[in-house]
Formats: sequence, C-alpha cells, structure tokens
Amino acid sequence: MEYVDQVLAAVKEKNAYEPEFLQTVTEVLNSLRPVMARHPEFQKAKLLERLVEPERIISFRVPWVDDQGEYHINRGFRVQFNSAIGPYKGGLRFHPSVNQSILKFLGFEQIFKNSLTGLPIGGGKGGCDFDPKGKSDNEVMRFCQSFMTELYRHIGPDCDVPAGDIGVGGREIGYLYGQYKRITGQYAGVLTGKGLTYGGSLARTEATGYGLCYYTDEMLRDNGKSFEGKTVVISGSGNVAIYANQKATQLGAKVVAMSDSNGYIYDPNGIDYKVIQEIKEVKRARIKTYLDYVPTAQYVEGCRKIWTIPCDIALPCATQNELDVEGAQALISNGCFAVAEGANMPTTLEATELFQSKGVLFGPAKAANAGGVATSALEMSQNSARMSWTFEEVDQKLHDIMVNIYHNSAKAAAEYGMEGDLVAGANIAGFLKVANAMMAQGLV
Ligand code: NDP
Ligand code: 2IT
Repeated sequence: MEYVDQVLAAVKEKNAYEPEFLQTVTEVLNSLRPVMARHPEFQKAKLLERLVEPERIISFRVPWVDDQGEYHINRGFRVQFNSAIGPYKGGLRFHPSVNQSILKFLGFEQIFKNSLTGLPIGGGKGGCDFDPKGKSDNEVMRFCQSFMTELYRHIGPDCDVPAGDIGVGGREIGYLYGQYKRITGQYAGVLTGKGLTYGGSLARTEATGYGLCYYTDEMLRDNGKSFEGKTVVISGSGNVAIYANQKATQLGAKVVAMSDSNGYIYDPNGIDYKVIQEIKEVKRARIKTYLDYVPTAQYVEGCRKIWTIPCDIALPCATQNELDVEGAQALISNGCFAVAEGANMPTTLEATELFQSKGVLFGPAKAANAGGVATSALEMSQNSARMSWTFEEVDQKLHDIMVNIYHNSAKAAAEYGMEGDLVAGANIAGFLKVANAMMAQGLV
C-alpha cells in the first residue's frame, strides 16, 4: 500500500469518531502524495504518523455560576498540535458544538496555515462547549475567569499563545487576559486580539476579513479579473464576515447577502458593514434586526439557502461544512466564478471537488483566512519589542503576507504537477516548512 494510504487507514481506525478531523486529514494527506513520492526520507522518519498525532491535548472542567446562582459545568480544551516552527498559536472557540474532533481539525489546519504566513508560529487550537449567546457580561466574565484558571498553566508567550475564534472576541479576550495577569503576575503577550489599550495590535480586528479579500483580489488579478463591479455573497456576520464586507466593498464590489445561524438577509442595494457591526458587535442581536435599519431588504429564515442568491464571488465566513454540494451547484448555475474561504473548512470535500472540476477559482481556508493569525503574530512581535506599529504599517504587512501566500501556494502546486490547484498548493507549501523543521529536530 502507498505510504499516504497506510497512514490514512491508520488515522481512520484510531479516530473513527472524529469526522471533522478525518475530513481535514484526508484532504491534506491526499494532496501530499506527490511530495511523498519525491521525498522517501519522510516515510522513513514516519513524518506523517507524527504529524497527525497532536503533541498534547489538555481537557479540563470549567465550573461557573450564572446570575441566578445556578452552577454550570463545561468542558474546556487546548490542543497543542505542532511546535516544530514556533510556539503553539491558534484561537479559542466558545460554541455549544465544540468537541475534540472539531478542535483537532482546527488545530491540524492551523499547523499549515501558520506555516504559510512565513512567521514563526506552531499550530494549536482550543475552546469550550460554552454558549455565550444570551449570557450577561458578568456571566461571560465568570466563565472566562474559570476557563483561564486552568488554562494559564499550559500557555505562555514563548509556549502557547491563544486568540479568538467563534464566540471569542474582544470582550472575552479582555476577561481572559485579566485573569491570566492576576494569577501569574505577568504582563505578558500571552493572548492576541487584545484591546488597543493593553497590548493589542491595530488592524487585528479587521485582519482576517481584510486578508481574505487581499488574497482573493490577488487570485482574481492573476486570472485577469477583479472585485470591481462584482456581486458578493458572504455567509456569517461575525468578525470575519463584517471586515470582509468592508474590504470587498472598498475594492469595488457589492455585498448583497449575509447570515447568522438563524437566517440570511438579502439587500440588492448592498449591505453597509457598519450596520452589521452595530447589530453584532454593539447590540449582540440577530441579523434579522437588519430589517429595522433597511426595511426594503429581505430576511429568509434558515441560513443554508444563502448560496441560492446569485453572485460572482462567494465568501463563506461562518463555520465548517456550511457549503455543500447543493450550495455549490446553486452557486455554479448562477455563474459564480470565485470562492474563497474565510471560515475554516466551510466547504465540504465533495463541494470543493465540484468547484475545481467546473473551473471555479477556489481559495482554501488555510491560505485565504491566514491574515488573522498572521496579524496575531505581528501582535506578538510588537509585544516582544514593547512597541506598537501604526494601522497602515500593520495593514501593509498583512497585505504583503496574503499576496505571498497566494503566489507561494500557486508555485508549490505547479512544482508538484498540479498547476492551478490552490488547495494542493497551500497544503504542500505549508507542509514543507514544517516537515523540514521536524526532520532537523530529530525524533520528537
Ligand atoms: P464570530 O463568532 O465572530 O462569528 C461567527 C459567525 O458565524 C456568526 O454569524 C454565527 O452566527 C455564524 N455561525 C457560527 N456557527 C454557526 C453554525 N453552526 N451555523 C451557521 N452559522 C454559524 O466568529 P468569527 O467571525 O471569528 O469566525 C467565523 C469563521 O472564521 C470560523 O470558521 C473561524 O474558525 C474562522 N476564522 C476566524 C478567524 C478570526 O480571526 N476570528 C481567523 C481565521 C478563521 P450566530 O451568531 O447565529 O452563531
Ligand atoms: O482560525 C484562525 O486562524 C483563528 N481563529 C485566528 C488564530 C489566531 O491566533 O489569531
């Protein structure tokens, strides 16, 4: 049996109850086949067997008290997946669906994404099955303090640096940071996405959405196209979606649909990101509220049908597996010619293959959404240097990083005989740096 098939079979047997993790490992390992054929030394060193096994998973109890005095117990995790090229780096997700499979998939993706940024950061992810929706600020604070009371002993500025993800934004990072500092007495750059008054970086809030558009813009230009005058559909209405809307609009496109887990809005006149920002970041309300601001818009209950809205460019920015074959078929039949993933693994394997077989330009998450973590790494640099750079400086670095990621991925795909396949290119380019570091560091 071929090396990749052997490893895939073993991973499937060992992790049979982790579907999201198996999905990402299958995609990545399949695209590494030509690399393994050219590098027999990787097989001898059992590199893939090591790569698919997290260095460490920490799972812990998170007890907290709600405003009525009732006790709650949640399950927290940190998956420290790979530290070959730098300290573990990756977000924390607070969502009721969080489990080990989802965090292992996210941690595995993060290894290659972080490598693609060109910055020295390893791969990790964490989170909790806590649901911040409908909780008061005090409840969220008590929860975050309890979560950090265990997590603090496993992280550090040169060891593991968490950040935000679904359900974890500026408010949560603030509470987590305060508790870390209180327990350890250290004013350390141990989290990113911090507020601007206590060590945060300018442009980190905007970075994932902006970066997604910088990457997409480069992919479009390389194919003789642009955002100018195009219609865009963005799923989700959180951190990534809001700033993807702002940047796509600045680049000349019109964003006509956005969603949350309850439903989607359609506004043919274009959705102003500031309205979504107010609904989601200030009021913490549902996207349906958009009708109070723009009564001529339409609201449709249920989020999955958002892909039936005709568009040129689709940017899935909500969650994993939100874009399946049915959605992909709807997009293709309406003439959509480019898809770039703001969320992590939003497109199913089958839908990805469909897009690629129909010639739709397809930018995979680990490349297209790497701007968030790249800017987190820039926040770490600023913290270490006790400096802060201007918005323009950070934004320029972010832009250059995204353009490089696009070209490095395209080049890697071509070098391994898969010209135009940006999925394979991102996997290969991200993998090679980590693999070389692992080879150099011996059997660890
Ligand atoms: P937010 O919590 O700010 O927003 C998440 C958005 O996605 C909300 O609109 C939410 O709707 C929607 N959503 C979440 N879960 C589901 C679901 N199961 N079904 C339908 N909609 C859902 O998170 P972010 O914007 O930060 O993250 C969005 C995606 O981007 C995630 O995949 C994340 O991993 C990825 N990402 C984030 C980065 C960052 O820097 N924040 C960096 C790179 C990737 P509702 O409010 O109804 O739950
Ligand atoms: O998926 C991701 O890359 C993130 N949630 C951002 C991680 C980070 O450390 O900034």
